[in-house]
Amino acid sequence: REIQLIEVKSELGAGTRGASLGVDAIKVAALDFGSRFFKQYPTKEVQNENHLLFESSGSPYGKRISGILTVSERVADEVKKTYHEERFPVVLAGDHSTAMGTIAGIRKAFPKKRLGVVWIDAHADIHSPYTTPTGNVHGMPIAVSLDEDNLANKINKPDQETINYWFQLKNIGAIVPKIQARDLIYIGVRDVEAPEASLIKKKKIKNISVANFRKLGVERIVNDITSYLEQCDMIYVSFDVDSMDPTISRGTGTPVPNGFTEREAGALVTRLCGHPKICCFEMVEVNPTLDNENLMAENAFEILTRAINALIHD
Ligand code: DIR
Ligand code: MN
Ligand code: MN
Ligand code: MN
Repeated sequence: REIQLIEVKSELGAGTRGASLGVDAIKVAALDFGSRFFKQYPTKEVQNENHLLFESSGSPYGKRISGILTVSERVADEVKKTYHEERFPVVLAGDHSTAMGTIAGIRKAFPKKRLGVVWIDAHADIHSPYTTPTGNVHGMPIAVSLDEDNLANKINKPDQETINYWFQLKNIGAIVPKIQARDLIYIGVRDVEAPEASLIKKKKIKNISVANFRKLGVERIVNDITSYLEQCDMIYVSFDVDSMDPTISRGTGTPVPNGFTEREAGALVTRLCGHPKICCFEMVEVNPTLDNENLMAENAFEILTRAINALIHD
């Protein structure tokens, strides 16, 4: 497979500043390791809207949501174009709201195919403006893709402007919903708010815990994942680095205890990326401003190179 790197240096969806520097921190790690990685693959950069960080964040139920819509549409177009050029998209992004665009782009390129999603994250990212405790849109990409407002667990009264942008985010590519709850698997999710927990239970979304992963081992887990997603035509893997343990590094905006080791995460994404149905790999939320040793980016780079080696040798 021909790899296409897509860089999205955006952090509009995060609550902590600095994730837009994550892509460059991964490049610094590559340079420090003496790797040719970033010379080896063609790269496109999606234009960001980070100037909006100097403006008011807007609604407390969807901060900077208008800029996130703009960036997501660009990401969707770039991902779609990558498939039309017969390349395999590897998305390196700042905050996780980018995944809205990635999923939209995959679905725009393959509107008739059924997409499975493997979401490796400490968080479920299944909030809507009606349930978000922070207003940070990186906590919403799964709900956007499922077209899920979660009104049954509503706690906020978002303004009409936010709701309009929310509708437009769900509608990117005019395919709604983009995925089904049955075709989603969480891995390592361990920090959810109450409205998320209720929805996950109601929709019976599968979550493979860190403990379960350790008990069963990577081979068995990847077999379980691929048989659970048997009905899907394609599988997309989104890797939020906060799925890993904070002891590895503090270099991500919302670290959560009891996560994966670098070895475990590397083994998991490597096995997943070796699967023939894999259609996209994404890595997000490296924040070097929180990490003066650049350890998170170094770990992320090692995992990225292992994943891509598995992809090209498939
Ligand atoms: C939290 C944090 N659930 C929120 N989410 C994060 O703000 O909605 N996702 N950090 O990666
Ligand atoms: Mn996330
Ligand atoms: Mn997360
Ligand atoms: Mn939380």
